[in-house]
Amino acid sequence: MPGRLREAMLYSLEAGGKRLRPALVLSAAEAVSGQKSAFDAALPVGCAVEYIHTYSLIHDDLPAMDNDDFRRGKPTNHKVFGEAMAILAGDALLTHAFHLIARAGRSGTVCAEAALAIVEDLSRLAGAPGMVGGQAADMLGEQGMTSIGELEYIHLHKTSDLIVFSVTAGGRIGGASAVQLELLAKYGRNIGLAFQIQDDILDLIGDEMKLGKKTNSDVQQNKVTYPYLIGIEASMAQVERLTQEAKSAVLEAGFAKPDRLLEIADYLVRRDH
Ligand code: GRG
Repeated sequence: MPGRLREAMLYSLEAGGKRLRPALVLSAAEAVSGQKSAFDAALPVGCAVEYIHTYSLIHDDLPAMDNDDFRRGKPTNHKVFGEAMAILAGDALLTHAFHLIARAGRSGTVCAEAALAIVEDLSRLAGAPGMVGGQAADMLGEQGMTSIGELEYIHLHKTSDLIVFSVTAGGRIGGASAVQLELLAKYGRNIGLAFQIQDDILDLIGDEMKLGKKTNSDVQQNKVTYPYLIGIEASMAQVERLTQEAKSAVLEAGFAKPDRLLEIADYLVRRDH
């Protein structure tokens, strides 16, 4: 592999980030199996989802998309390596994610049937019907989007789908039943939406503090978000409701060790950055 490509891939992977999605893969595997040893099997899939997430951020930051200069407190990938290499680093991370899962299946780290189902889920939830579709809908809707329904579609695909993937993949590794997988997906959809709304609330509060203003309408004029459409208080109530529903789904599933999944749901509401 050319050294410069490797450097560009590692630059964004090692820039930090919350590692929320790998934490969800590991926590779901532990919740279902009741064994901390499930972490070992879940780790390659946790890495794979972080690779996909990192590729999406590198591409999202490009001038053709959000045109951002900073990510995770550092200059964006294309600012350091140039646009062409940033595109290739993203492509390579995306491809390598599938390699990691296939290799885990072949070596027996993850049972082969579960690995195959995980590859199928990832290709759907990260692809056109999932995250990429959500990003495209966001791009296409930027000019005229006004309804909560449209916004929810974008959040569910752009943000929640990779979170749904993370928990259901962990669930598959831990040996979840079909009903438990559906409840994990429900948990993922709800915390994904809550996470995105919380992100938009934090952005809006940050913007207001920077501008010294108190109303929604003066800030983020081009960005239609939950707090922009329904106000900060109603958005906060929505985050609270979604979090409770997520936790109820986990409790209903009767997992052997649900604690970490419950703690992550609470962390997402409490976080201030
Ligand atoms: C370019 C195919 C393609 C998709 C882009 C992820 C994404 C889709 C765009 C990034 C912009 C954004 C705000 C997406 C919503 C999801 C989200 C809140 C991403 C940030 O995730 P964090 O907070 O990031 O987990 P860290 O850096 O902590 O890993």
